[in-house]
Amino acid sequence: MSCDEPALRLVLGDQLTPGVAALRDIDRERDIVLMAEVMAEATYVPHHPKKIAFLFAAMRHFAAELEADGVVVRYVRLDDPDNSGTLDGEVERALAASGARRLVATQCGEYRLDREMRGWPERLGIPVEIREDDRFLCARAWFRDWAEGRKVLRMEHFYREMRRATGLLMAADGKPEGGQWNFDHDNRKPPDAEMAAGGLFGPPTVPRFDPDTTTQAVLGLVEDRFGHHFGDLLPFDYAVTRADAEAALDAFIVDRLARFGDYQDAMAPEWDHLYHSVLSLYINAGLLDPLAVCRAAERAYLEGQAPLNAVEGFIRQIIGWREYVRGIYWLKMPDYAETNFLGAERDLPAFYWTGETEMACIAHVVDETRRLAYAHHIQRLMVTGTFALLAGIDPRQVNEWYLSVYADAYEWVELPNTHGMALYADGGVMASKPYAASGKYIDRMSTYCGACAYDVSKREGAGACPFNYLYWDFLMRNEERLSGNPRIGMPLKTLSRMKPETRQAIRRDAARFLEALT
Ligand code: FAD
Ligand code: DLZ
Ligand code: SF4
Repeated sequence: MSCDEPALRLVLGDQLTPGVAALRDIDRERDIVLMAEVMAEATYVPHHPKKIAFLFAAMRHFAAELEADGVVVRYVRLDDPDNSGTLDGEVERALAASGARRLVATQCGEYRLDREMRGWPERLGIPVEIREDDRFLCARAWFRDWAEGRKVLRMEHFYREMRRATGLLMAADGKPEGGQWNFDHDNRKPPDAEMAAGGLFGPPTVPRFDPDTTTQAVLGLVEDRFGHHFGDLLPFDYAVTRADAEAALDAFIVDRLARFGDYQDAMAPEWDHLYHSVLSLYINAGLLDPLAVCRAAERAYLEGQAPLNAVEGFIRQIIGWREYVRGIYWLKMPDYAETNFLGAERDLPAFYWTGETEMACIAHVVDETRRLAYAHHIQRLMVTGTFALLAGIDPRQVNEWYLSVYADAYEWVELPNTHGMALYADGGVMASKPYAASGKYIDRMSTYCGACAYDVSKREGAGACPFNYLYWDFLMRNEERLSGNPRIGMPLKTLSRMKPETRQAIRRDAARFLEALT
């Protein structure tokens, strides 16, 4: 089949970029773009209603933009009576209706769908061209070559390569701007008066976008079909167009970037976003280009509007962490998702869905997640993530929770962060040690503990913070597994000096607490 045949060009819900690979070289006279809202994608996990509404509204706006640009779009709505409910069903229907003789698509972001798409040539009986998703800065093959022969795949090493490749924050002599690659030691300020004084009423809020009629129609549909999923649909004020996402980026650069670094790890229930960008949902869906976002941050530094520790930290999250986790995902799947290094098998506690717990930190993170389909990195890693690690929750259930509840969640980014970083289920592919921490960490970096029913200063006994005895219980349970890891040597040494009766008390408290969870 030659390239001259009319093509059906598939654009998925997280491929909303005018220059996405499948749309390149489009023939406006003959080719058709297919976009489809399908039940299979909306329910393979019970996505947060805000996430579904964000994607459907952004898809509808993107289709309208393409049409305004002269592109023929076949847009299938979820409530179209003939909607088959699956992507391959919609591809089949579109092929039959349009007379297109070949399919052009862009690599998707999840292994389950990738496997399905690789079966399409045989299933559909037409040539299928699946193009590399070059919206990412690092090609899968490049990452594979980088990983080849390395004993450890640390993000920091990868990040330096990405700095060199992009030239971001690089001085003329090929050295990193400011003489260092990483300024993280400056980025660990706890909540303090300076943080609270960021604006008249605390840190500046993120911009809100009123739903237009297109988005309102989506909200009605989502309420009707997915209102029973975990999460509040309303108020809905995320951007759903490129122009509004760019306005959200501009507001971040002007209002919050300068303090992003200092308060990156801070948590305070009074302020949901603090100085974080809240841009991941836009970047992941294709409304914002990751390199352009980084260049905007770099410009703010060069123009003296934001300090280096903030800008370097922000850029590292995007060209470092974001690209690195994607590389790991495609390098290690499908076996990666099946690993369970710590043998964690406990069921996910109900409070991950209800928020009903006396642990103030978890109650707030779950509440924020329910309201916004958002929580910032340290909340995900060091509150809900650390709890799941310490309590030995089955990684599969934890992964499903994270994939469902955040508006930015797709498996390529969710899985390595949860499975690898938070749960250490991969046995150290990503992290050099488990991110296990007692309540002391949360107390240092947040204002949660002051309002908590538990006492963070107590390790065991009545009223003690569960993170404390679960931490020591975790170390006892995994002492043998972790004994070869020098990075966890200090706490293991402390544990070895612990009196038997203290160990016993910790074990007793942990067992009682964990039993009550089920
Ligand atoms: P900021 O703090 O402002 O950071 C700027 C940008 O850097 C983000 O928008 C994002 O694009 C990128 N970024 C930062 N950290 C990471 C990271 N660790 N991995 C990848 N990109 C990063 N991020 C997702 O996009 N989708 C997920 O499903 C997801 N699941 C996570 C699960 C766990 C357990 C953990 C610990 C982290 C997860 N992250 C995920 C990473 C990170 O928490 C979010 O990217 C970030 O909180 C998004 O908020 P923000 O846009 O305000 O980010
Ligand atoms: C997440 C999502 C949802 C909720 N719905 C759709 C949809 O109806 N149609 C679609 O094309 N894409 C959707 N998506 C995004 C896909 O799940 C995503 O493209 C894959 O998970 C691969 O990243
Ligand atoms: Fe969380 Fe423990 Fe602090 Fe309560 S005391 S908020 S459970 S860390």
